[in-house]
Amino acid sequence: MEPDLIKMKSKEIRKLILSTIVKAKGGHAGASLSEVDILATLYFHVLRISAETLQDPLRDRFILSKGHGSEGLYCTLAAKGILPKSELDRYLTHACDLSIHPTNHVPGVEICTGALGHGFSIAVGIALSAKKKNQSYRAFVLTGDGELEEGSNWEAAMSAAHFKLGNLTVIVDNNQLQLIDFISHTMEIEPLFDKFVSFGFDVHVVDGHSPQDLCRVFDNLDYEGDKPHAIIARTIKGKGISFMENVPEWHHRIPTEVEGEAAFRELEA
Ligand SMILES: Cc1ncc(C[n+]2csc(CCOP(=O)(O)OP(=O)(O)O)c2C)c(N)n1
Ligand SMILES: [Mg+2]
Repeated sequence: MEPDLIKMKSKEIRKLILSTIVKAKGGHAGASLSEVDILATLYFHVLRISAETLQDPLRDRFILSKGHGSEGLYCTLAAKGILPKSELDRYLTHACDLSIHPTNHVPGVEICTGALGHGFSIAVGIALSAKKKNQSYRAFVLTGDGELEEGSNWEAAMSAAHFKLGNLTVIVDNNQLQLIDFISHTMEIEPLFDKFVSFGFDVHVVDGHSPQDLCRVFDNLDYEGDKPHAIIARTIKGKGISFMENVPEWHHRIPTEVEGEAAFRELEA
């Protein structure tokens, strides 16, 4: 799909996220809105995945390692036709499998995540397995930037380079916030670019809200080469709803009725 059409999908997904969170009175608005354009680009341009190929052993694998951004993933899967949209209305109820952290009971969710710091290692295993079997599927993993404070990520990075996993791409949702504070106040992760380079990665920095830039980078990666890829996607937490943007408390605050209406007006505009 072309970048302009991906933008329209992003808009649709943002509205689904907001309505899902407002209805359930729970979720992580800031974290989910931050990742939307990355997920839309992945699911509508990059990943070889569809409702029909969910069980295909050769499908690409995607892991949302920052599992608290689950609404972003569920709403993208719904926009893609992998998950029925009606399921979103039941988010956080006992009547369905859509919980605050994704589980692989949900169609399209490969791996249970939510405890930060695991998805990258699992993606390394998936990519290594594909390579050993000489199969063409690829592994993509989206991590939070705060999540990279977990040491396990750097073991994953070390092994990805060691095993020459060109079929592995880690995307960092680099919104500079984690939970309710700025990363620089909590535990600095910079210089991220240099860190990934020193770990042997092919590294790109991109505007994480520009499907055009994201497509350009994804389209030019050498997935059959010897270097794993890192895409540092510069993002804004809460992107798309002005009063949520870059405001730490919107990590998991739930909009009041008035705030919800104001947010919908902005997304409709
Ligand atoms: C192992 C682990 N420790 C702590 C938490 C609690 N926690 C949930 S979200 C979060 C911050 C995540 O920040 P970041 O990775 O930057 O994601 P963002 O929401 O900014 O996209 C933390 C510490 C967790 N889920 N798992
Ligand atoms: Mg963050």
